[in-house]
Amino acid sequence: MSVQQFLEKHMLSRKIEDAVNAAVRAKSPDPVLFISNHMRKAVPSVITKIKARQILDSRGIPTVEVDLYTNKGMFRASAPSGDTTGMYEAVGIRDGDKGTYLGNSVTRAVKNVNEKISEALIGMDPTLQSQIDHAMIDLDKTEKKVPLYKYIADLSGETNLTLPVPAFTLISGGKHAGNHLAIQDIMILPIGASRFEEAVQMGSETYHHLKAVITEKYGAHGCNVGEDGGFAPNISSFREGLDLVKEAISRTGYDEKIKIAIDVAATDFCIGTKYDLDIKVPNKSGQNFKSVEDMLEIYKELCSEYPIVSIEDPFDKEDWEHVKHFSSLGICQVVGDGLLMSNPKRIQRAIQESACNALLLKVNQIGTVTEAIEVVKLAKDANWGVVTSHRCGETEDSFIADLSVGLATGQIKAGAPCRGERLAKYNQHALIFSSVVLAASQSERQTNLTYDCFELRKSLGIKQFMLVKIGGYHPDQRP
Ligand code: 2PG
Ligand code: MG
Repeated sequence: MSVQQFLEKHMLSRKIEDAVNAAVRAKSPDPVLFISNHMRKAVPSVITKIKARQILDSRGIPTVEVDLYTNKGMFRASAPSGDTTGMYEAVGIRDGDKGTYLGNSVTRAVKNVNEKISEALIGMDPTLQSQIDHAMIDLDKTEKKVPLYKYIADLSGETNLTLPVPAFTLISGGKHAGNHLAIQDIMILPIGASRFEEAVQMGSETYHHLKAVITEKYGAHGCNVGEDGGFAPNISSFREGLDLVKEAISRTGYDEKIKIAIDVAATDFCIGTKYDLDIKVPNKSGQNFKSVEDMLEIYKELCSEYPIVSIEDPFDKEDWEHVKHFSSLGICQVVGDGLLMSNPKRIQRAIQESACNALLLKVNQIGTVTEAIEVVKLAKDANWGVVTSHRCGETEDSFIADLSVGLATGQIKAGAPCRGERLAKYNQHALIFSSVVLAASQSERQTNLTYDCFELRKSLGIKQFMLVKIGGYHPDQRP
């Protein structure tokens, strides 16, 4: 190749001319340095070397760090790891030699990076992310990952997957807050939302309207929150809390589309056979006990005055007789939490005795996923509602979100639309929703996942809404 051919092949004359012109335009005080930097930028990036090593993570457990060299510099990254690992996530390879770092060393993974991965990636443009990722996926022989909710659905045999109707905690009381309110939660159910994201919007907007309502009435300190993220103004009666929530709902304009649910957690203020609604009020506690009959009347009145459609634990956890009587009135959904403790034997008994008509599913209370699947089947066979539930002490783990979809429980109670550990669940639903819509729009797979308020509305005797199917948005005009 002649000199002329070489210059033409690499377009050197033009590139050098461009660099000189740029240096002149910039009036660079050191044109040679300027031209050399300019030329470096004009060169396309290419991976030249990859070097992995073992380091320790924040817990002192080995993990992999990689230096990636290109013709433009060196870039460093390291991988996190955790305890909550599942069989369908990407596999983290550990050496397993108990004599070294208790089996956690990662020298095999480091070797893989330094040899196989490095060989595949050197010479590639580091900005072509998808090509790089596909080169690594081709090297990785592990099975394709399955979404967690789908895995749970496959385990349980559930095929009609639904995103649940969220019960957002708006006001906290009972053992979950330092105010004077004896009952534990006042929640809202956006039963008129046609898509999950609309339900979240309705929940969030109502929460923020409530904040304004409480601030106007009790000052900003009334907006401190309880353990589930609900506001905890210093109120002491059912009605004060319900009035605040009712006002917030009316400010949103959603009106009939939002209903109210309460968790009375009555065991916590049951003394003997009586209920002390003032149990948390200094100088009043112990002076005004309510009988079971009084409580029944209170519930009946409240259900007729407020849009309450669901009451959890209206009586002491061992008072089977009265919760049964209350359920038989058919006024609202009656959820068993303390009554059932997610325990298969208690659930079976409650079904036989028609003691309540909905299960609060606390998976950590039942202990295993297999048993959770069994009790959900029991409840569904009895035509009960199922509410997947968080705990007051939560983490940012979002497992129960996938569980609620995979078991199609239809309802979830995961706290306020506020605080990271509560939002982790609702945000996971949003992620499931968007991934399914995306998959459906790419026509890659068929999906039956719906956001279906219909069943809940039907069981609550509410009929005026329609179902919208995710992935195609076919309105289903069920009556
Ligand atoms: C409940 C739960 C969640 P805890 O009573 O439903 O609010 O509370 O975790 O305290 O059992
Ligand atoms: Mg409860």
